[in-house]
Amino acid sequence: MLRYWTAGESHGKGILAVIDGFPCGIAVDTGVIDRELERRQGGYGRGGRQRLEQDRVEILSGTWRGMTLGSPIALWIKNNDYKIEKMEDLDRPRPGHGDLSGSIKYLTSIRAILERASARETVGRVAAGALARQLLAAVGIDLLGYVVALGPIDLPPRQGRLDELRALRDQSPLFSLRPDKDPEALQLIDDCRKEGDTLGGVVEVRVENVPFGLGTHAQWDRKLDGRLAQAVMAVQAIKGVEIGLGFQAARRFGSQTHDPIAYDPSRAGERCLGFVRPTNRAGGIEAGMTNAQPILIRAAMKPISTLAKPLESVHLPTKQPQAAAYERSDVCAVSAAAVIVENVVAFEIAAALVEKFGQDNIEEIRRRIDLFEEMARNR
Ligand code: EPS
Repeated sequence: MLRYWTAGESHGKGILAVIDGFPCGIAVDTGVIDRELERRQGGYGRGGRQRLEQDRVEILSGTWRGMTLGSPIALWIKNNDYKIEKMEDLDRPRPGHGDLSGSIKYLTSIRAILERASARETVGRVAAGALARQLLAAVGIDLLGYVVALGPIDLPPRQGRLDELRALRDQSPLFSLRPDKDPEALQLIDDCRKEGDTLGGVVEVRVENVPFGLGTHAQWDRKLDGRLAQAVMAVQAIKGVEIGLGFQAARRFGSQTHDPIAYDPSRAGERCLGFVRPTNRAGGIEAGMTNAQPILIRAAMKPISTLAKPLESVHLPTKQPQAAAYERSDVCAVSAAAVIVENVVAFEIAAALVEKFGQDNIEEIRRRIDLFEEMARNR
């Protein structure tokens, strides 16, 4: 089983990700991890913290001469803004944050909760995902995350080759695929900042060249759509997840919802094994299993709950009404969410890949994919 955990607090010494079950024989490029960490810090609308941090990964274990060993891999990212011992407590819980529920649940202070609830923790998830994408790359799987809505503004994605779309996204200050519509969204973020308010949005991830058969129909907790939904929903501030048509499917007839199946022998050598689909409304997953079409997953991010112009709250020591506390925060972190969701999706796809094809050695995995596809073709 390929899995990981993170440890670390927002203003603690740093963030640690421990990855267990990662195959042997992958040459790790820390540049790939650092690039994703850097992208996670970016996007228009971030706050002062991102100028303090320069997230860089250090590999503490699990590699030898740059190659993975099959043993646990520990990734460490230091916090420049280490000051947890000096941080003061908050006494007016911020609506939307874990301040109230967490401090009641653990019978503790708000500070003791928010330090871990902070999205700073996603540094660890991005690092683990950026490692996992190197395993995916070794078997030809690639993926891209981008912003498709910013508040009320739609930034509809374009179709095209992933490398071309990546170049487009990387030029966008919002990580969208719509440079023509970005200025309107940037203006909205500026206006929002002036108002002391915050903004959410929608991000999408597209995964390509996925083989048939990742995930399973056979047990609820091994269905790939369920696993992806959990991983994505568990990202801070995500309130909704859709795969393929998602909620739209509920409003259509079946004939407008499902993807017809055809066979094209000239494509039998591809991942689709010749089974072509004129549409991909299912988003690459049917009955919890991949169908060799691109996986399409979207996530809705709520506006950040720390408001410069705070909502009503309660002063906990006196129980009197008071405005919620304000802490340094971001106005809009939807671009960062596109990076985080992309990388948590990468990890789940990698986990499903090794579940089907083995987790010991990358060369063995490659051969098992070839063998499986050959057996499926010759059935
Ligand atoms: C966050 C508040 C801000 C964000 C932080 C998440 O941090 P701070 O309170 O230290 O200024 O910048 O995100 C990160 C530090 C990060 O690296 O993403 C929050 O309230 O959750």
